[in-house]
Amino acid sequence: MPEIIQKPSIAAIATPVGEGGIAVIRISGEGAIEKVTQCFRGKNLPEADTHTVHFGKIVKKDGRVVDEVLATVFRSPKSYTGEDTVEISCHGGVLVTQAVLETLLEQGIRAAEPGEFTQRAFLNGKLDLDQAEAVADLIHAKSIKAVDAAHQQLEGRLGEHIKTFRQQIIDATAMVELELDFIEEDVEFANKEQLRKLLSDLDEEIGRLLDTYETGRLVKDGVKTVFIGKPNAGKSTLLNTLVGTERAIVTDIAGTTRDTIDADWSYEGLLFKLIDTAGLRDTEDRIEAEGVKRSQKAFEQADLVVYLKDLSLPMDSAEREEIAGFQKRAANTPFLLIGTKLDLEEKKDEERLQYDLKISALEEKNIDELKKLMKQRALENKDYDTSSLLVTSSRHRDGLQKARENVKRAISALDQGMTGDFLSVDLRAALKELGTITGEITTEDLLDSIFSRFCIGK
Ligand SMILES: Nc1nc2c(ncn2[C@@H]2O[C@H](COP(=O)(O)OP(=O)(O)OP(=O)(O)O)[C@@H](O)[C@H]2O)c(=O)[nH]1
Ligand SMILES: [Mg+2]
Repeated sequence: MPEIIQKPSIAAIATPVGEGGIAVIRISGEGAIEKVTQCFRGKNLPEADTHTVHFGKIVKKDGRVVDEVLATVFRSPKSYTGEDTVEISCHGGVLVTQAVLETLLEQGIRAAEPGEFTQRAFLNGKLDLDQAEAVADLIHAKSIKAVDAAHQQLEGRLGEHIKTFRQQIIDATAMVELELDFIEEDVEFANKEQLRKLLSDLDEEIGRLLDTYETGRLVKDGVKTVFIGKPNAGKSTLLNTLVGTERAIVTDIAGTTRDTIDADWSYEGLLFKLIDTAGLRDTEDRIEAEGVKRSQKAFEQADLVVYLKDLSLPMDSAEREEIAGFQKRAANTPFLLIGTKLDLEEKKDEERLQYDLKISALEEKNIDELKKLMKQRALENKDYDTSSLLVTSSRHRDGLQKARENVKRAISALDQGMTGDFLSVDLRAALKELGTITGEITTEDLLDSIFSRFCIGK
């Protein structure tokens, strides 16, 4: 663990802006406790033990009371940031909270940047970089499964895997370097087989972790689900049925939906980002035509495509071709063909298209089945066990991928009988890539881009 470095004190409101019972202001850094005491009337905080709470008043220099508060003292290194920290719980009004913060800033404390507390925690070795990212994921999580995945990462599960991989590479490097020492004496790899097994096991293990990314991404970001079909097929009605509100306008006029409409919907802990689109047809109407273009674009970005077909209308060859075209274009995207308006008389379809399910949104028929099917199809062939670790970030995936490529390169160098110095280069590169995930290796730009995603006060 690196030595704790206490930087100049910073302060920020850690709770959301708005009215509430209480708000929390966090102050961290060198001299934080002493600086807070300058405007705190109550216990002499520099004498307080760590992890103790004290009632008092925040007062201006002229003695005016700003608020009655509770101050919690955390002494370095036993705090979130590793620095001396005070958390002030004040009354949760927007203006009161702001006034308390301003009073603190008058004591020579600087306003914190977004993510600055967590960045300090990382720099002081309190969290690995992937754990720091998990804090942001946890705050932004929009479904229970996303919360679970962030917790796994916050607990350091990803970091543990990475550390194991790194150790394996270090072991392999040691074997290679042993050979390098004897190169003059023309010693063959005494343990070439052992080295090869070590590297191919590693390749496989990294691969297995990488395979969880597709699921991880869906769990974290939600399943982008696009409803497409002809005008009046019942797309907006289905969206409203699933989310349980009249989110989209529904009328019997073909071409009601003009723009794409998004709604978040959770099912069994999994977030679906539903996108209702303008019905597909050739149209002279410029607004509707733009809507149809947007439908196509939404289709291209979908994680799950749901094509809706009104069963009460005949299926013509143009629509059949359209469906086939979508199915072909969505070759790598799960696709559901759903018949709608099952409550009406069904028009015979001579060619008998294979529907995945027939529903009636109006009579709520097969809606539960549809929900199950959507989840099943979205996660098809994907490992969906959130008790196991999921890679949820593209940054982590990239690091793992590059590390794996270097491991593979080392394996083929070994197979081609190359000398150890070639292998060493690849192994060292793999090590470096893994280090970027946990933050052993970072750049200022990387840290900036990660921590700027945080909210102020975190
Ligand atoms: N009988 C019956 N009517 C339905 C059902 N679902 C939708 N409708 C009706 O079909 C009409 C069109 O529904 P919408 O949901 O607006 O259809 P859409 O696909 O969004 O249409 P556009 O926005 O024009 O592309 C409305 O009058 C709905 O009430 C259903 O399950 N049964
Ligand atoms: Mg609509």
